[in-house]
Amino acid sequence: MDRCKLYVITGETYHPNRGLLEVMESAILGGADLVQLRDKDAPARELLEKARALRELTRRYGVPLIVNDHPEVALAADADGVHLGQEDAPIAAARELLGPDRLIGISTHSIEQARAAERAGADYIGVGPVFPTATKPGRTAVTTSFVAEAAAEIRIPFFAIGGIHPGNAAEVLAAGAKRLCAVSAVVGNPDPGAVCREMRSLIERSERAA
Ligand code: TZP
Ligand code: MG
Repeated sequence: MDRCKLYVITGETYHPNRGLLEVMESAILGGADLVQLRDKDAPARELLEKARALRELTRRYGVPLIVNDHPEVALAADADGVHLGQEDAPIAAARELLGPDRLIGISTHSIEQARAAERAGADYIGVGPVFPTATKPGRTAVTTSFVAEAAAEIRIPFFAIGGIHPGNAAEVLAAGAKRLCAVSAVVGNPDPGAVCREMRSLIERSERAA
């Protein structure tokens, strides 16, 4: 987990002419080093099928796979972990099901939620949405000031997320993020790998400057 810097989450509707596996393989080849299956529309059986297919792909490249919302699907697909929102199952329940070795990530939208997630034993957190995003409509942007607060205080890895793309990633990194996460900028682009290469090179530039 510590070495993961570029987290790419699948979209449901962002790649109409391209398949899920093709898009995610391109992202991985471009430098995505953590992948999440997030599909709010898929019925349980379809979600498990997608998780198993992504498991096969990610294993081939040695990339960890996280399943959004559903610890039981993460377990059934032998994924590396689950990502939970503030309204999902509590960390303790997910930990009970997944055991000590799988990863549990939590979305946080304030420094108080970030502190609570760290205390509750999350392996990583999402910090966002940094910018307004159509992927999570109706959620107020937390701006880079939450990124700066998390950088100053939170000791577990955090991924800045929400409206991040190669044009604004440097600003997020300058605020203190060491890890970025994206959905639409990557999977909505005809060349997901190229977007990942750009984001990775911005992350590496920021590491060199630190
Ligand atoms: N959690 C906070 S913002 C967000 C999630 C799942 C959506 C990020 O999507 P995008 O397309 O990278 O803005
Ligand atoms: Mg959720």
